[in-house]
Amino acid sequence: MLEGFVPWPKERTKQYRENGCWEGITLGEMLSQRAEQFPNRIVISAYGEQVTYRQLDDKTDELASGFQQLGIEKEDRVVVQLPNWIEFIETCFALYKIGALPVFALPSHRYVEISYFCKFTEAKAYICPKFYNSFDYETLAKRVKSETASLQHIILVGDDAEDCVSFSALYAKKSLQTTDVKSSDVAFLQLSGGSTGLSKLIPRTHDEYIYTLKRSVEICHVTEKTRFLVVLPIAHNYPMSSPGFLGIIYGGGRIILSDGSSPDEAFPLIEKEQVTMCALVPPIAIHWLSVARNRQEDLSSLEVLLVGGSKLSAEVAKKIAPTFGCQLQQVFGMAEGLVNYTRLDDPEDLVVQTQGRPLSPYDEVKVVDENDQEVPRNAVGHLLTRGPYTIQGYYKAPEHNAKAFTKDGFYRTGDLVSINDLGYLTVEGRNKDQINRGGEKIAAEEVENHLLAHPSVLDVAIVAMPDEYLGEKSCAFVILKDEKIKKRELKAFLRERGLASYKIPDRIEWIDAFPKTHLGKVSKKDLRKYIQEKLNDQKSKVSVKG
Ligand code: OOB
Repeated sequence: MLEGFVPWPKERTKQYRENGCWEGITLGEMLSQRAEQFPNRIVISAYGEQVTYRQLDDKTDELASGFQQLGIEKEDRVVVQLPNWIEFIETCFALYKIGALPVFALPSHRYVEISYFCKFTEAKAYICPKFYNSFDYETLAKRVKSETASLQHIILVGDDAEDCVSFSALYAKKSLQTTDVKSSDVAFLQLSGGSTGLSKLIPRTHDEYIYTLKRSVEICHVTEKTRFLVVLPIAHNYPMSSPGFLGIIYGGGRIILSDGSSPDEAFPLIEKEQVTMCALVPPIAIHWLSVARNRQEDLSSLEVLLVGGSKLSAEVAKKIAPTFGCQLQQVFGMAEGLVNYTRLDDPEDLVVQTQGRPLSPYDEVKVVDENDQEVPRNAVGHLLTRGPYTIQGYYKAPEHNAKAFTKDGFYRTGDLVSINDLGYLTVEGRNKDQINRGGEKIAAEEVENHLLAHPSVLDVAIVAMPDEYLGEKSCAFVILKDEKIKKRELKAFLRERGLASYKIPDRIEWIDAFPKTHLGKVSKKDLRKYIQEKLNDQKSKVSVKG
């Protein structure tokens, strides 16, 4: 068993097998089964290329064999940082087939994140583009490799470079050596949004992940006719599995890949590929709504738009079905496991007002107060959960796990929710030190630590501030030492350290001293209130003037 993985207790393992949640197949076997069932059906259509189920299965065998020849073995970690490209999907399956674990980085991650993932997981290889979206990944990769003892290979997709392995040269014609990959093995490491320090890594097993695919396919009505457009970063748990590209493969549908989510990129693809389903975060849904009526493309093939990752306001939710002529399905999920969906036959008020109910009848959800006592139905409290696909612990994080999980194995989600009489959840807030920037999660403490490294900064506290489009943005309150510096110098400092740009504070406020709680801790609640009022004031001044 992978070191640092916390397994489910024996009796629950037995239960989930006996009740059929865990089917006993691996993700690699799932693909091979589909290739047997419908060899000539198209599984991916992207960038002018079409790949059939048979071709995908064969190509991932070849790639897996190429990885083996590089010395990548079962349980080796491989940091994968690729855009929404066919190579991403191939890489996943090739690694699953040999039991090596992808660590899913996002294309927006930079030196800080990548070096941490490589070092913490003791990765053997790092797979990235040479250059993408004006960023030179090759230089980043070489720097990280020179500093990381475990890292033996940089594998570049798209181009060749000195001292790097070329991805395209890896499709080996040599036959794949069988590896004993079990369905109970960890398949990959996903990233958590994080709330303390650096993001934690989430080990997901084949068994439980395939169960989420199976249930998502049922709930989202994925069939062979489904054409699913991926516009969000494909490595994120949501476009991966809710129902995501993996769910589409489970259900025998077709995946269409888009490099970005802008209407200019996505709308022509919806028309051309006759897309039936797409998963969005609220800011993208808002943007699509605002332009849809003035566009020429025919979007009438759309049947379902999923929206999740951060809170969708009921006002926006109401407009989706009439504007796009399709159904809205809300998703409230987390890379740690639990996923909730509104159902496609739900009445409008549930679809618009709530974030759905758990995917599985075996999900256990509890809403508790500060003392872990359950609150009455419909009251707001902390969401705790355990079940057949919610992890029992983060990877190699025993101290954090002791706080993030209860003794009886419930995960403390950090979300404040209420549950109605029908069992539907509404997200009411959060009690984790995190900013949800339109679905992208920022751990306040991580960015605070980087700011504290600046010689002029005495202390710092980062909080969420409301934003019409993203829902939330980040605001850093900074106490300076004597020297005066400019706000943009602080932002540049973070960028130069190699922090992903979505984590750079949207706003910086100088402050002389922090408001304190009764216990003497920094009162982030007061800081949030302060910035909210300041923004309201500024808004009312603008509207008086305007
Ligand atoms: C998804 O996963 P993560 O791991 O990036 O973030 C999980 C957190 C949740 O704990 C919650 O705070 C927030 O994101 N969240 C929502 C939400 N969906 C996620 N908050 C309000 N409303 C929603 N609909 O974000 C994720 C994973 C799988 C499917 C969908 C989203």
